[in-house]
Amino acid sequence: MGKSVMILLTVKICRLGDLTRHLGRISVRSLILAILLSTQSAYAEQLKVKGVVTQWAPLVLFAQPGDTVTFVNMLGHDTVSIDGMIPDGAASWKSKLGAEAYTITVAKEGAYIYKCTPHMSAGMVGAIVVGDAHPTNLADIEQSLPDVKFGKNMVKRTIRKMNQALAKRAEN
Ligand SMILES: [Cu+2]
Repeated sequence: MGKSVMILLTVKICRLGDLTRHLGRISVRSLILAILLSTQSAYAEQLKVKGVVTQWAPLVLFAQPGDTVTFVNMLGHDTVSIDGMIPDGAASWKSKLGAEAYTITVAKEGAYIYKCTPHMSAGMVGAIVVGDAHPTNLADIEQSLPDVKFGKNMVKRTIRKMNQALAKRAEN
């Protein structure tokens, strides 16, 4: 009788030991996961595009999903996404003229083409490429070109520069 109680007790203690070890492992795992998640959100970069005379600098910006892009030096400028030239399901944007530090979050992967309305014809058309994959909406962008009424050549130029930047990135 006394012996079997002892055995039962030992078994129970062993199980308890297993359980705490198991729990310990789980909490270490969740801790690692929490650290990974927090560093990932800490890595959401805050990028900047500057209005420089009648150009965007940089003209082509590479970003990751979740990054923010802030348009600065916006005196006399606005920033407006061009219809049909952002990824499917991505939010379009339109700032007020001279809206200093207008910020967008680029959530979807793909290419985004945007303009400054007053200086579009002067070449103020920019591109943002989000994600490491080759953008899947390049054909959509090409198809939307006929809808651009003013500054079409400047949109073409930006698309060309973006494709050059993409080719350069693919080499690395
Ligand atoms: Cu402008």
